[in-house]
Amino acid sequence: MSSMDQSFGFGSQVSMVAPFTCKLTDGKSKRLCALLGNVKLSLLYKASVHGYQASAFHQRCDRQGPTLLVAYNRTGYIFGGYTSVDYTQSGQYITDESTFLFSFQGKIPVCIKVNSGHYARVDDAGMPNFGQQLYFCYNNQPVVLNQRGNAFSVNTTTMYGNDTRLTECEVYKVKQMPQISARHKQWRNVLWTANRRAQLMGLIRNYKPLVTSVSRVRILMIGPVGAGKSSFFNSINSIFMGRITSKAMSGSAGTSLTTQFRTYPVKDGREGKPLPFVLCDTMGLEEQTGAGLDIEDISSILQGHVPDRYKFNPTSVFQPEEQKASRPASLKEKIHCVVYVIDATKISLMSDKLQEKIASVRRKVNSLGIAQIVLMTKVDEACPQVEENLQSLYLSSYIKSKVQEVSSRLGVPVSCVLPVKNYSQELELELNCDVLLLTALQQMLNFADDYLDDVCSMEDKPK
Ligand SMILES: Nc1nc2c(ncn2[C@@H]2O[C@H](COP(=O)(O)OP(=O)(O)OP(=O)(O)O)[C@@H](O)[C@H]2O)c(=O)[nH]1
Ligand SMILES: [Mg+2]
Repeated sequence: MSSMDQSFGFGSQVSMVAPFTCKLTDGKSKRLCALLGNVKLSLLYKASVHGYQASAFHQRCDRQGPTLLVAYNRTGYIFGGYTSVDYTQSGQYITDESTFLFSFQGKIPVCIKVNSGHYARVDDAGMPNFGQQLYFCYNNQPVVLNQRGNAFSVNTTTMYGNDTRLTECEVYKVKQMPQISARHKQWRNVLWTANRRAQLMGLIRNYKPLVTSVSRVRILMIGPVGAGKSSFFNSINSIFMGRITSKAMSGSAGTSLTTQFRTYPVKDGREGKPLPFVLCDTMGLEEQTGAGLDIEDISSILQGHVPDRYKFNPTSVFQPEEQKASRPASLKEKIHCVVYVIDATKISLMSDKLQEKIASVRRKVNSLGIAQIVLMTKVDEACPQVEENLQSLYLSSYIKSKVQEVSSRLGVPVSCVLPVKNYSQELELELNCDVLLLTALQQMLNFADDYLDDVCSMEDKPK
């Protein structure tokens, strides 16, 4: 903590530079900070003390870097917005993909991110606005105003109960704290920041498969029962929906909970466009023959013959319709990247039989030249240090040893093993989780591109 900052009974996350009390409680501050990474908030401006005039706001908040605005209304709603770009009164339209609005629903801050292709705000001399749509302290009064606009999909009833009268408006400077001790070096470089998350979401949103006939790359998840295949889809879906979702059934049972082949498209927000990938979920692998997902079925899936919602039957393999089986599926129906989902806590316990089963799947996938990646899940359960703080993932020598072990057991390069923590019991999104999950997804898209590139160059070769 710097010598200027003093805590006033609000724990480590909130500090102040002037003797004014923050209205934001420690609990709520912690939950907002979790959305922004390893940050500290310090109060810059408090409307009830400094006045609701734009000049008072700008005097205290201009050129302060990323800021978080928290407003309170008479009905008791707590809501506001985050922007990573300074206020400077430049008159410019600001593009900032990390901007979001939030509203506490009980203890949980529910976020609404800026819709893609829209400005985050206009940087004028007035009071803060988000997307030139939501205006705080409008007309220098304790009022919030929602004008028509498409920058944010705001529902004013859920956001602030349609009560536009403010009782307080505070603006906090968001200070990024040093991520890790300089003495320790991460063995993989990760930026645990809101900007990095926004950048990854932008890259994924704007990704275009290398081949024009393929509008969405198909990523197949294969792995033992309970490894976290369905949870990975749920986690990615949650990030883009901006809230925790559980569309795919996940949980624990003796045998695979997922019994159907499911192809899940993901939308960029509730009413957003479909994103350029489809996650394909399968039944879990089991070591016994005649149980769990069958290698023959995997082969049919890889070649694009198996329809969505096909119910697996471990005792008889998938039989494609005759006319379909006679013609090869088009490239867009095939699988472009295979992801082996492996539970970090079970790597050492993997039986020889299961290892052999995965090896035979690998041989099949190799023969088709499809890109392959390992997703190592449950890093939180594997290492208490990581459970405490996900940012210590790449400092943990235990996790490093697990990555090496899974790499040698499956015969994939260490660089193709991506550790993640899926959303499992959380009720809200967390920046660190998002960064890891999005990094893994981004890598899957890169690998799918390598495969498509390879297929194209084969097709281009003279016969
Ligand atoms: N702590 C923690 N739990 C996880 C993680 N990923 C998944 N889980 C939990 O592990 C259990 C199994 O997850 P699923 O996603 O259903 O696993 P699956 O691979 O789809 O399993 P089957 O469909 O049964 O083959 C669930 O209770 C999840 O909440 C993770 O990264 N960390
Ligand atoms: Mg499942």
